[in-house]
Amino acid sequence: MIEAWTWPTPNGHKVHIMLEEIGLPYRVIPINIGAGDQFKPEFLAINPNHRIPAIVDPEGPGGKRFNLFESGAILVYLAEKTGKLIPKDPAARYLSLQWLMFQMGGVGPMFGQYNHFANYAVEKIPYAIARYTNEVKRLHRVLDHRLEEAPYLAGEEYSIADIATFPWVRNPERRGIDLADYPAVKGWHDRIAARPAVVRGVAVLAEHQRRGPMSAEQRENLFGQTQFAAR
Ligand SMILES: N[C@@H](CCC(=O)N[C@@H](CS)C(=O)NCC(=O)O)C(=O)O
Repeated sequence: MIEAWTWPTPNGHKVHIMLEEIGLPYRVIPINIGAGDQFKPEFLAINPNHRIPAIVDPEGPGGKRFNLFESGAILVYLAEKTGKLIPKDPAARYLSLQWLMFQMGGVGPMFGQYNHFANYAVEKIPYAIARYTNEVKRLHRVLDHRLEEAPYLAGEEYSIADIATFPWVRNPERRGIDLADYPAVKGWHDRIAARPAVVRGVAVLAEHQRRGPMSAEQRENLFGQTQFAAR
């Protein structure tokens, strides 16, 4: 059974949604990143970059146990393993990969930096907040234009590109975004949010979702000395 080493964050939710969509049995191994579980030797052995999500597939390539980190790589792996959620048509397949890369290199890191400077940083730096606010809005505009042309990012088919992007677009109020300003994104968001596998995916570990301000321990693990210690 596939092991998902994970936590209920947008990057974790990508893998929860994918596993629910493809219907492969899986076991969740919670990695509480606020409590520092990502620095434990057993997790570092799977992901030396100490970030969730990671998977372990006991029946990986060649029938061998296989560890994988980076959510985009995990989505491609699971799609290829099952032949699901990556288009077969070559052009649509590359479009799916294109928008997956756009999420991994743009949406995820930029929205993450917005969260950091606008919500988590103790020192509020107007330049940083303005820069990432502008990027978040710009990236929503790019998505909106694409979704005016097609129902899903790769075209007609729902794919791993949508699964990667959806968890970062949900809860838009956390990024100061009103989806009414991006009607095509809103329609796409609502269609995906209604999928039963997505409802199940975002419920994984939901009881552990952080509510309220970060504790001193969470801050230390995520942004302090512990985060940057040489390993
Ligand atoms: N590019 C990575 C990013 C993963 C990532 O940033 N994970 C965060 C949670 S969403 C994490 O585990 N942070 C723990 C830490 O910073 O130590 C991916 O897509 O898998």
